[in-house]
Amino acid sequence: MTVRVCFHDQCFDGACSAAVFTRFYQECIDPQAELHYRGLVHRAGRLFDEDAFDGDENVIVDFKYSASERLTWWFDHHQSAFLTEADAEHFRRDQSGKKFYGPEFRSCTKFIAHIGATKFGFRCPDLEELIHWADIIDGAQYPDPQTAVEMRHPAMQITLVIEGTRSAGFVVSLIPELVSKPLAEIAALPQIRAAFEQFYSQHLKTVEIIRQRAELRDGVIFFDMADQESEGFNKFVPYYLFPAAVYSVALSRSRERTKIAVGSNPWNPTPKDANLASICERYGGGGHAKVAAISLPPDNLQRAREVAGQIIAELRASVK
Ligand SMILES: [Mn+2]
Repeated sequence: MTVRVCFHDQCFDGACSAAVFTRFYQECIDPQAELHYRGLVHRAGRLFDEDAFDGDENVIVDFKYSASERLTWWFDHHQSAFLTEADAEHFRRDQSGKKFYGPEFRSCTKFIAHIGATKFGFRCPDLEELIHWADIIDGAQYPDPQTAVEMRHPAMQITLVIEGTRSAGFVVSLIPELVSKPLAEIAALPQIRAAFEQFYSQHLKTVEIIRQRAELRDGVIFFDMADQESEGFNKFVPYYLFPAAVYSVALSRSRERTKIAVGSNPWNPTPKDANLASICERYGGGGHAKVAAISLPPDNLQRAREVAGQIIAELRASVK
C-alpha cells in the first residue's frame, strides 16, 4: 500500500501535520504502508494536478480541499478551505468518514491529533511537544514577544528554517525527523543549525533596521522598508522593540508588489476598536480584524506612502 501525503509546504504546521498523520496512519490504519510526501503551495489558477494523487491512498493535510475522486483523506482548519461552493458541497456530501474540517482549531496538527484520538483511539504522547508548538506558531499564540522574536526555542528555530529554505524537497526530508526525534535534536542537526544561523543573522539585521526607522506616535508605529531587498520580516518585531505600540503600519517592497502591512499588538491590553481587515478592504486589501495588508504594484511607491499615511492617521485617531 502506498500513501501519498500532500501537505502545506514551507509551513511548520504543514510539516507537523504530515508528521502526525504519518504516525496516525501507521498506528491506526496500516503499519506496513509506504508513505510519500509532496509539498503544496498557494498559487493562482489550478492548485492541484490530478497526477499529484498517485498513491493507493491520497491525503491532503493543512491545505485546501480537492473534489478529486482519488482523494481519500483530508484534514484542514483554514477559513478559506474550499476554493468553490461546489467543493464545499462535495465535502458535505462525503460519506467516507475520512475527510475532516476543523476551522475552530488553531493548527491542523492539533486537529489531526484530536480526530485521531476521538474517532480512532490514536495516542502519541511523544509528539505532544510538536503538537503544542504547532498550535502556538500557527495560531500566533506566543506568550510574549521575546518567544516570537528571539527564537530561543528549537521549534522557532526549525520554523525559521522551514519558512526560509527554498530548496525543493527540503521540508519533505524533515518529516521523518519530526515523526521520530524531539525538537531540540532536530534543531541541532548540522544542516538545520547552519541554515538557522544564516537566516537568524538576516533577521537580526532587520530588527536593527526597524529599531532605527520606526516612529511611534499616539500608539501607532510606522516604518518604511521599501528600499530593502527582502520583503519579509517577523511581524512581531515592532511590538518586541516598542511594547507601547498598539498598532503597526509597515511599508515593504519586492519584485512583485509594494505591501502595506497593518497589525495590532497582541500583548498590549489597550482596547482595539479598529477592524484592520475593513480598513484595508477600502484600499483593495484584506485579511483579519487584527492583522491585514494591502498589495499595490511594485512601482507605485508614492501611492503606497499616501495610503499608509491615511491609515496611520485613522489608527492614531482611534487610539486617542
Ligand atoms: Mn495550518
